[in-house]
Amino acid sequence: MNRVLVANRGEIALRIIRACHEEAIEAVAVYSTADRSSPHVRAADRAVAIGPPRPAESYLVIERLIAAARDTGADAVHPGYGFLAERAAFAEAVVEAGLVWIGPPAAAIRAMGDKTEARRRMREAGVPVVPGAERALTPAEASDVARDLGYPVMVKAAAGGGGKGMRVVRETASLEPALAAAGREALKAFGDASVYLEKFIERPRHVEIQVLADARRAIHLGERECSIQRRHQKLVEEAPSVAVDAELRGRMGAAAVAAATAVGYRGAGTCEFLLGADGEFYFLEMNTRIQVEHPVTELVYGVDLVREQLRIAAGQPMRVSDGPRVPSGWAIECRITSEDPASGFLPTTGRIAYLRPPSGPGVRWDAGVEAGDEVTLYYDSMLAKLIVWAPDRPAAIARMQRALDELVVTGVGTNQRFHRRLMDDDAYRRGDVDIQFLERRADLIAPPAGDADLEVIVAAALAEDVARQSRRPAATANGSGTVQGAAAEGGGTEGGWAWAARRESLRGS
Ligand code: MV4
Repeated sequence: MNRVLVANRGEIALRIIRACHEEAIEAVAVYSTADRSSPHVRAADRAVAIGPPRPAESYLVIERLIAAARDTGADAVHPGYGFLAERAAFAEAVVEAGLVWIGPPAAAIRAMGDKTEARRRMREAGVPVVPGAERALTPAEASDVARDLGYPVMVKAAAGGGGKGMRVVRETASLEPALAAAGREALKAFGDASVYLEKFIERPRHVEIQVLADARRAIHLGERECSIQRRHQKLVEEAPSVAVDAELRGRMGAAAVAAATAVGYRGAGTCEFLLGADGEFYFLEMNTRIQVEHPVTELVYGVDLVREQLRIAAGQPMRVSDGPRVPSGWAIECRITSEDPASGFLPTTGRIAYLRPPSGPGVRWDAGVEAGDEVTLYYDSMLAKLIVWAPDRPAAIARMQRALDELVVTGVGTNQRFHRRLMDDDAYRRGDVDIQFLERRADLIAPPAGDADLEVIVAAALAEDVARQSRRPAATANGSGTVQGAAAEGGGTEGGWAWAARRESLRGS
């Protein structure tokens, strides 16, 4: 493998290009006209225009991507996440074009894509699934099944995923209307109205297990805690989980490895589980791709997952110890999105006027944008991932607070302050979370903004600006463009109060 076409954009494209370069592999970027000057295009060795901004006319067009690979002499394709990453037909097209597919076999993608089929196969492989009916149900059958399972039950779309066509039913009278509503929604979303039933798990955590498989063996790299989500969009992930000890990790890990083995998995994948308050866990689905939150696993296991994807695709063994693997320290990821929590997380747009990414010990900033970039509505609203590592969870939270205080984004609204409030929250700090946590916590999402808050915000912005202005003459005075000696100390002092004012503004509401 000498040249990889990266069939994606943003931070994950950049992440893959970096891994390629560390493995002495060339990277080919693709870009829509909206991404002409994006960081991933400049980072790559070559770049190919693949069409207009709309994904359906660029990043989702299989033939254009294959042609781009052929035209640039690429010998492999990495799909990233989203777009075509879990499209079995794309994996097949890549292989048929004589290229290496950096992902699991198309058959494994297909097997995990059909939810009821995946449930059946997982049960046969000894993987715990939520009690329920395996196949699509008629209303009459559903009523009997629900009685046997015991209420509450959940109606789910057979073809579904991502929460569409899903209904909680708490008593017999509500079953029929829920089946009808879920069926209609499923038909609209997936072109298939079939639904099935599961026992509803109350207030579970969302815990997922990272798996890695080469031609010789399948292993797991522990769990990620992903319960902090809103409408199926994760906002914060951690590794490990406060709810998982070594014994439970061993059992969930073994289940995930069994799931991967059952479908002939290769490469990096993730098994999603619900973890009940009683400590029982249930397989939900397998994501057959690299995930947004992969860095937290990388940091606690010291494994570069994208590099391992490249090695495995090239037919090499993964470079992960066969002995006992234990997570070391604690990692937390905050997804920084161009969304405004105060308006129900509506996406915001604009040009990023200024960007100061956090840095320093234990801080990783995986971003797909830079200052000057335009944030549009064509693509996902995630601007960057802020990831920290520290020896333990309290230290990781303190480090995340510090890093969020350092982060400055102007020109486009972000959810930065939501993350800052969360890191201060007692329940979060106790690790007392489940998938409904944010539904209960309107106070974290949109606190009432008073006049005092506004004053602090304006003061902080002025402080930051004044401090920068006052450093500039000093920097030019010594003729080198760098701040030295007394000037540097002066700058540091001014920076000190500017940063302090900004910290106050972030903590203020
Ligand atoms: C569930 C559940 C509770 N009980 N199944 C949502 C998306 C889909 N992949 C599975 N989902 C759920 N299935 C039973 N039997 C709760 C959810 C769920 C959820 C799961 C993971 C992450 C976030 C979630 C948010 C709401 C509901």
